[in-house]
Amino acid sequence: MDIGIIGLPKAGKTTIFNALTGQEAEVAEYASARVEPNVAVVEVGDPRVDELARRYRPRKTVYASIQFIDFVTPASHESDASTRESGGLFSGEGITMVRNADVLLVVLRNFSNATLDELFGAPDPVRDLDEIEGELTLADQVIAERRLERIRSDHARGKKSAASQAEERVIARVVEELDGGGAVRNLELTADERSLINGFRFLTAKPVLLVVNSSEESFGANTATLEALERRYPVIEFAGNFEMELSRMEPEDAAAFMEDVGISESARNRLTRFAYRMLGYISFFTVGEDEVRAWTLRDGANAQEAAGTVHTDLARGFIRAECFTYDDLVEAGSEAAIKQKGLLRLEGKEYRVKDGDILNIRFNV
Ligand SMILES: Nc1nc2c(ncn2[C@@H]2O[C@H](COP(=O)(O)OP(=O)(O)OP(=O)(O)O)[C@@H](O)[C@H]2O)c(=O)[nH]1
Ligand SMILES: [Mg+2]
Repeated sequence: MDIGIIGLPKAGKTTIFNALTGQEAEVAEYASARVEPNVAVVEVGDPRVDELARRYRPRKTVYASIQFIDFVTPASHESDASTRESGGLFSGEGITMVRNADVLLVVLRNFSNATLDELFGAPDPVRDLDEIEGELTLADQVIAERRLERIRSDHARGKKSAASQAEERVIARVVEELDGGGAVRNLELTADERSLINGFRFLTAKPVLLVVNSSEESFGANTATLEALERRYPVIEFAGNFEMELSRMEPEDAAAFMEDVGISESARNRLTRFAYRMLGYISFFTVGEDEVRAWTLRDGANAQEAAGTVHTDLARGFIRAECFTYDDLVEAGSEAAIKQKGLLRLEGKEYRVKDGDILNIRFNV
C-alpha cells in the first residue's frame, strides 16, 4: 500500500512523515527548494506473524509493508496564475507521484505558530480541507477536460470507434461530477467504465484519510473540529511534533512519555490499524520453512486475486487454494492437527479470502 501525504504548505506533513517512519527528513518553517518527495517503507507490525515465525522457524520472515511518500507542496500557488492554469497546487513536478498513491493522507494544521499564522491565518482544519478538496478537484478537471477535448476533436475528424465513444461518455460524466464540486469516487461505475478511466489516476478517485496535526497542548481537546471533519472523511488526531520526538526515543523512554500525555500507542501503529480498517484491507499469510509472510488484500477480494498479489503466475495458473485459519492453527496446535480435525479446506478461484487466512496456492503455468 502506498500512502501519499499531502496538505497545504507547512501543515506538518514532513513532521508526520518522520513520526510515522522514524526518519529524520528536514522539517522547516521556511519554504524549501526541494521538490523530490521523501519516501520510506515501514513494516506493519503483526503479532500473528511473530507467532507464525515462532512455529515455522522460517529462513525469512516478511511483514506487510506500507510506503509513505511525503510531498512538498509548492507555496506560491495562490499568487501564481500560471500554476492554476496548469492545474494548481497538485500539478507540479514533485507532485506527479501523488497520482500513483493508493491512498491520500491529508495533513491539516491545527497548531499555532507566529510565522505560519501570519502567512496562512489562524489554524482552521475545516477551511484547509475545503481548499485541498478544491485543489484536488481542479487537478482532475484539467486532466479530464483535456482528454474530453481530445476525444471530441478526434471524433470531429472522423476518428471514432465504439471504444472512443464509450470513453467519451464516461469522461463526460467525470467532468460533470467535478464541475458540480463532486469527486470521481462518488460516481457509480461498472468495472468496464472503471477500467477506461483507471489510467488517469484521478486524485478525487482515491480514498482519503485525514490527519489533524494538533499542538501538544490542545491534543485530545478538539472534539468539535474532529466531529465536523469526520462527517466527510475518516479522521485521526496526532500531536505531530510530539510524536516525531517519540519516534526518535528508545522504546522504554517513549513509553513513559506516552503515558503522561495519554497516548496509548505509537503513531505508526495507530495509523496502520486505522488505515486497514477504514480502507477495508485485510491480511492473509503464506507459511513454510522458507518463508512466513503477511500480505495485504482488499476485503472482498477472491482467492485468485490473493494469488495475484503473491505473483502474477499464481493467479494465471491458479488451480486451487489450500486454506486454514490462523486462529484454528493456534487452537489446534499444528498443521497435522488441522488436517485431522478436518479444518483444512480446498477453495476455488471465487473463494472470498478472510482476514487471518493461511493460504497455500496450487498452480500450474
Ligand atoms: N507546534 C507545532 N509545530 C509543528 C507541528 N508540526 C509541524 N510544526 C512546525 O511547522 C513547520 C512546518 O513543518 P513541516 O513538517 O516541515 O511541514 P510541511 O507540511 O512538511 O511543510 P512543506 O513540506 O514545506 O509544505 C515547522 O516549523 C514545524 O516545526 C506540531 O505538531 N506542533
Ligand atoms: Mg515537508
